Amino acid sequence: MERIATVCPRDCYDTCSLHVMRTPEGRISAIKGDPHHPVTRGFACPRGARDHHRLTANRVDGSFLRRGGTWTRADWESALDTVAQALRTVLERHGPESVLYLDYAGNTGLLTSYYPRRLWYALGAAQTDRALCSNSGHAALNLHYGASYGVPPGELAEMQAVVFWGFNAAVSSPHIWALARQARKRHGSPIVVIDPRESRSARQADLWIQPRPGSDVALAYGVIRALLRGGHADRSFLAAWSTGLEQLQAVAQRWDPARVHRVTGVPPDALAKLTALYRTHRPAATMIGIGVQKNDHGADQARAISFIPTVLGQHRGFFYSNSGAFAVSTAALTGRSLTARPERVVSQVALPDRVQAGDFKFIYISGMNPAQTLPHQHAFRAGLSRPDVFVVVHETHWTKTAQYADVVLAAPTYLEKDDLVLPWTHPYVRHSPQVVAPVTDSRRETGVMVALARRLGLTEAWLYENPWQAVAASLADAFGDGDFGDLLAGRRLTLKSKPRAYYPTPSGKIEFYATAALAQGLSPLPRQAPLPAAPDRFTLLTSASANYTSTQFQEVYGPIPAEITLNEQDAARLGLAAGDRVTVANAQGEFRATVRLSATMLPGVVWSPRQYEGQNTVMSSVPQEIGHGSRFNSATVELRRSSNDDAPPSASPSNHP
Ligand SMILES: Nc1nc2c(c(=O)[nH]1)N[C@H]1C(S)=C(S)[C@@H](COP(=O)(O)OP(=O)(O)OC[C@H]3O[C@@H](n4cnc5c(=O)[nH]c(N)nc54)[C@H](O)[C@@H]3O)O[C@H]1N2
Ligand SMILES: Nc1nc2c(c(=O)[nH]1)N[C@H]1C(S)=C(S)[C@@H](COP(=O)(O)OP(=O)(O)OC[C@H]3O[C@@H](n4cnc5c(=O)[nH]c(N)nc54)[C@H](O)[C@@H]3O)O[C@H]1N2
Ligand code: SF4
Ligand SMILES: [Mo]
Repeated sequence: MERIATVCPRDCYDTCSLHVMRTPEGRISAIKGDPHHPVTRGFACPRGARDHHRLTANRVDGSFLRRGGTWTRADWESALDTVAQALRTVLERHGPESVLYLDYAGNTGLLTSYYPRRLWYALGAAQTDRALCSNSGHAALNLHYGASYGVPPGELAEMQAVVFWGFNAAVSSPHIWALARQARKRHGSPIVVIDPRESRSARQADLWIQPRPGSDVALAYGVIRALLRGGHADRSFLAAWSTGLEQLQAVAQRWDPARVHRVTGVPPDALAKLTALYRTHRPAATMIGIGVQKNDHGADQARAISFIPTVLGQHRGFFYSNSGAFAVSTAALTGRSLTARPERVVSQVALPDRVQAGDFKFIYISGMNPAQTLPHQHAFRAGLSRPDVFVVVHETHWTKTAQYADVVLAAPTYLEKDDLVLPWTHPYVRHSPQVVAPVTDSRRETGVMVALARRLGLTEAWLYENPWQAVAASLADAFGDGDFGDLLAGRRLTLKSKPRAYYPTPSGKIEFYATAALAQGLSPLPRQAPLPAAPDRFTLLTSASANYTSTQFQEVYGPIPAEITLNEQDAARLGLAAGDRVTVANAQGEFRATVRLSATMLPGVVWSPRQYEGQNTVMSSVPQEIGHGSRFNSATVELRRSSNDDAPPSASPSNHP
């Protein structure tokens, strides 16, 4: 048995270092976590550990053309000719603004997801702002701190407390969660979870605070008010490092415990517990989840939460994503800085409406399953179905999106190609070698890009540059302990990080009252927006579940369970029992789900694992004001009993929730 070290390429907090066990015949028998990696620490999650089970199931094998409603297998050369011909026609008739390159979170490798953008930059095609997942939180933190990076995971095990705020780390970041548990074991550091529902993390926490969804600005101001009034703010730190404390104080002052209770539902004694914990356990890490910034005012929530550790005198005492801490320059790698052609950026969240309107005549999709993961789902699907739109999907597996394509091209999985994956939390990097021979007749993203560039007669030399050379150049200044050659030799290197006490804002300080926000016409301080007040409607929360990465791993664990969890009283009022089928609907769309009951769900709030069939029909495609991110957790819906005829078999319990 051979052991090959590689890196998981999922868009995941943990970016695990993995050991793949390979038999002499070249088969993978197991995938395990690297015991020597400071964050992976010897275990893989349910997905990483079973990725090899996806090598054969449901794979796209070869290239396929749609002819009269059915798929015909074509040889690669003629499939690529067909794609190039369609692309050329659209370029000639409609111009590059009618060509859309749509990629996302399937595989974050530099060769899979960065380098192939060169073709689309060379053509001047439209690309999205990639704002669907985390942009609003980044933009929010940038306003006050100039950059969004914060606590490195390596410090968690030494923290006196770890607060997970709208972050279900036990499910979405099992290795960061394990580090927090280590701090608890070693130092008795409590774990706090702030979540409207009893997530897996909340169940294991020492303190669970349950605010209404979308009320976190009020909760954060309540904590800040108490800290300021109690004399617990670090005044000398704030005098030296921040501006705008007076304005913050004036706004926070208005959030007395009674008002916080009215808006958030969090009673004064729970607020006092949270404040006391922040006061007595220093330093604490405040872990801001991606879930908490995906609603109507998600960016405001993220920035308000971030103020708590700052008031206590910590430099960047929050964590959100550390991608901004590293000195990696991707502008040349992707081609963005290599061309004089105008950059055409379109909103990813608002894309469904534009696709439905026929703004794009040629859409090339890679590493994304947008027919399942974008909001306003039926608009997007209707757009892909337009007769005047040519759709190409480059995929490892047959997805819902592939069903809408004119051409489907097979891609190798990460185990079948070499690549380099950069983490966005911890700083450890190693090369990912090819582990097994390709299982299907596939072509990797870089190869398809070059094949299309040649067919289109493009002459820019940088389209034909050796991709590894481009990667090496983008990392020239990235490491303090070695260079690209060391990576290829199998060493693990550490990305250099910007200092924590560094604030590239207009004043060079932390700006509670953000001048950058004023300049953009935004509120300089976060504001608590009124919460929806329709008595018969529910706020639908959807979030990550343990056995799936968005829509991936259904080959291993079966379909994502189409379930919806609600409070027992709400269910009784609607005459619903566990196992009943309901229609979940709003003015925009509807889907069906099976009822699960919970004693702890807040009245008027329901929860589902995310991205099962039909779910995103009810999701809004209006981007957030700050950062243009999504609003998935602000969907409001009605529940209606529907017939039980279409009930699927119940799913494995280990996925929950
Ligand atoms: N309801 C709801 N919807 C949401 C969210 C939510 O909270 N609620 N969250 C949003 C968020 S945060 C995100 S990040 C998005 C995720 O949205 P997507 O990026 O669409 O997520 P995936 O389902 O992981 O799709 C990735 C696709 O890439 C393919 N893939 C994997 N590896 C490779 C490869 O090496 N090459 C190629 N060519 N393809 C590959 C996979 O087979 C998969 O089909 O979903 C968003 N949608
Ligand atoms: N197992 C697994 N892990 C994953 C992924 C996956 O699909 N599966 N996907 C990866 C990706 S792309 C992402 S973006 C991350 C997402 O992982 P997280 O950052 O953990 O975010 P979510 O899972 O969207 O939501 C986390 C929690 O936020 C809560 N929440 C929702 N609205 C609010 C609110 O207004 N206030 C508060 N306080 N809490 C709220 C939800 O109830 C949920 O429990 O996970 C990554 N890791
Ligand atoms: S999905 Fe995340 S937690 Fe699981 S193996 Fe990959 S990087 Fe690690
Ligand atoms: Mo995400």
